[in-house]
Amino acid sequence: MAPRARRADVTRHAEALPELTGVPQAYVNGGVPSRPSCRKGGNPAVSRVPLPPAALNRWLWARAARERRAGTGARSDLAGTEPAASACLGPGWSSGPARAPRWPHEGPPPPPSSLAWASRRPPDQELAFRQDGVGGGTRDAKPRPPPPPPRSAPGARPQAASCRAETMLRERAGAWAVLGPLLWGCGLALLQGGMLYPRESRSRERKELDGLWSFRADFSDNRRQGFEQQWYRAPLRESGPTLDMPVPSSFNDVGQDGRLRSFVGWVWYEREATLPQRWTQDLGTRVVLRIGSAHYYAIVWVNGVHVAEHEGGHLPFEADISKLVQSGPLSSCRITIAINNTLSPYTLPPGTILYQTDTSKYPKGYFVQNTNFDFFNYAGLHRSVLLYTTPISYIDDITITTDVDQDIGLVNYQIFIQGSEHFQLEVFLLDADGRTVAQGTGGQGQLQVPRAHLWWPYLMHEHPAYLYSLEVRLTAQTADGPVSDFYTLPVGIRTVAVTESRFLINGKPFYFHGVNKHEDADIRGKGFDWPLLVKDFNLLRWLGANAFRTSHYPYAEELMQLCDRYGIVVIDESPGAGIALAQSLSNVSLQHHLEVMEEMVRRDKNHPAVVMWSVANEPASSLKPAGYYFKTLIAHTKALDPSRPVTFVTKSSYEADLGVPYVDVICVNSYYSWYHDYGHMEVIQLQLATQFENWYRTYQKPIIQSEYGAETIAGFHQDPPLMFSEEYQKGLLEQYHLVLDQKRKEYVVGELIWNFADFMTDQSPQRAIGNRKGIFTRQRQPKSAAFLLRERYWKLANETWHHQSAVKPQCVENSPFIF
Ligand code: GCB
Repeated sequence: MAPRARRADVTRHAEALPELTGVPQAYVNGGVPSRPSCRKGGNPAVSRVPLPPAALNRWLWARAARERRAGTGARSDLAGTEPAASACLGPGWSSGPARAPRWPHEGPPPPPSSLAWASRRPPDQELAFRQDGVGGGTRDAKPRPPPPPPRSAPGARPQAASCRAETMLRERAGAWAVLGPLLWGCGLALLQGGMLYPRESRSRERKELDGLWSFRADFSDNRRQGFEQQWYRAPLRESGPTLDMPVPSSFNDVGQDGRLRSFVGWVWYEREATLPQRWTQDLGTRVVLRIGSAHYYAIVWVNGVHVAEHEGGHLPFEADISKLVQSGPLSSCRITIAINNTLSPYTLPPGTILYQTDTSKYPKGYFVQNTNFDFFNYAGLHRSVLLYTTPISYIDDITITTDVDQDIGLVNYQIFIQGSEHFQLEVFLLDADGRTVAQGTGGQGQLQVPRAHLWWPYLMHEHPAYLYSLEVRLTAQTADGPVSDFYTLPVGIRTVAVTESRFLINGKPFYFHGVNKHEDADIRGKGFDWPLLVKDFNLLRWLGANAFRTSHYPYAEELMQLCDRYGIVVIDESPGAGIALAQSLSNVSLQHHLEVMEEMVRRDKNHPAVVMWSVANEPASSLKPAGYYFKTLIAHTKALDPSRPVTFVTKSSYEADLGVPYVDVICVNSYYSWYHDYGHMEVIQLQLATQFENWYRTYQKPIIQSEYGAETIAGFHQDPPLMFSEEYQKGLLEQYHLVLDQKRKEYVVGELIWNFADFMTDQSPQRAIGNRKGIFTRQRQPKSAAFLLRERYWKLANETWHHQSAVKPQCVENSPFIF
């Protein structure tokens, strides 16, 4: 086995973690985490059991991170004061020196989230690695190199000589080819603790807990009644009335109670799970509880015992509950999950709580949650909750990267094992017909596949999305004898490279023609739904789209798997949407953002469909701290995964943006003749061409038009076109396409329409029941623009067809992909 590297040291830009003392413990007997605000009267009867090594590391890490965030770590050298929190943060968000949360002993009530955010209050101390203090000056004693200058000064003439472009192209592609595999070994391996998708195998079972759960929103004034009364200790129905709540689903739109739709604070979910006898009696079985997505902060108990806590609404987390369910004659267990959807300037996405204290206008305790992103902050258990098993010695993580040498496919693998020091590993690569095409042994190695079938994007090849299967077989020696574990991972062999003006997949120029999406639909909100998923993929393929961006957060794993299977290329975006305040560019935010990127790369690193990471959407990238923030964030993401380019999506101007110097591909959003010069489509061509020319002249990097579009109410018609009509949406897109058709011959490598479908947002005078820029309605019915784009995308597909046979005249008629 490859030596297991330390978890990525996100503070390596700064200093070592504070020294951690004491033996980490898991809480049993109804203990709750040691947060002052949630341990009313202390928690004296907590008895403890040692954590397993992986959990121990996570615990140490989490504790260190919490202490850093809260400024309670033992480091006096980290002193410094966060700039005063804006008044809009509300009375609970004081920004003074470190102190225990003051409420309820003094002052006005806290924001409803005070319990979850006891550790995430505005920082009292700066972390050392900030370079540009947000109003607080720098605390970083170490000198740092200044950010690299733009490759040519703004205003400089483009270096048009084609030989230069070709040299650059070769150099960059060469650098990727050489550096990728070298860096790989020290990149992805930094992540510690796997998050493999739970698949059944000869050694693994899974049990989905989807369906109806008991549910209660804590409407108490302080939103803390659930903790004060310890609702997790007994069945939820015993502490008050409950609702039936479907899982997966957002809770917001399933009821008739308006208060629940806009609820901010803690909600409680609970259900009993019946366990197969073997799971509870066979001590050689490891039972894991996995929560696919709980938005936004979650605390989990099993039979009243605290087993997990997680921050962040879009990525999975797990708890090993073997000891709990195997500790007595149990045939079922009660799972309780408390979830808080409050956003702060330090969460991803960020938000603020605005308290209104003018009692002549607002009732006592009145507050609203404000955000700077344009989608509804749906909350709840958005993806499956499930239990799965592994043997006690098990395959914890697999990392794959691929390369191509002539016609030989190279599959680099790295496998991590938990639960045993003495084991053997065998790996087999099977083709789509189940034939073994390569095999190896050990925890790290390279498989060579002669005449490999490459993974090609949809519409780029007549056999797109070829997937091999990597079968990993573990035989481990344990105190109780030999143990076997089996895990099979789909693998696509492909390369990704970026040149000065091209995005290459398998060495061929790839042009992104696709969409931006949201996880969003009627009633279920952001809840995962198979029929919706399949419908969306059918629409994407009908449209001739070959790509989408997971705007503005990581999507469900099942969706990523379908992208692999259908060849739909993905720009995988983090929940860094709406980073608008300077506070959200502070070290506290950066620390969390680095951790989120770790979780995201850990989850999605093996998907061939993922060709680029996007760390954020439309941040305030012209604010002073943005340079350091994005430099650090992008460097860290590249260290985690040197095999993929990294970007963020900007709406800043080319002159002011401080983050773009660090991206590999420039992704730019613009809404000409919608948010500017509205109604005047005649300005689009000039403004768009200028936008592209400015960016390219400054940076000589490929550019993607990552958003453009117009609000359109399906069925509204006006000719000559007026805003909000179907004709206006079509007309606006056509103007963009004229410029895109010129620039894609030079350096524009993609166009992604905003948006695939109408979606829900907060209420505002600009939004008529949500954002209507979809080319499909929220119910997935086409507007006129969908037909326009369909014609265009199929035309583009014909131009990027890379099979040896002649380019097909018209994919729409002849395509093997039409169904
Ligand atoms: C944007 C945002 C997206 C919005 C869109 C709009 O730039 O990235 O989240 O929904 O504009 O429609 O305003």
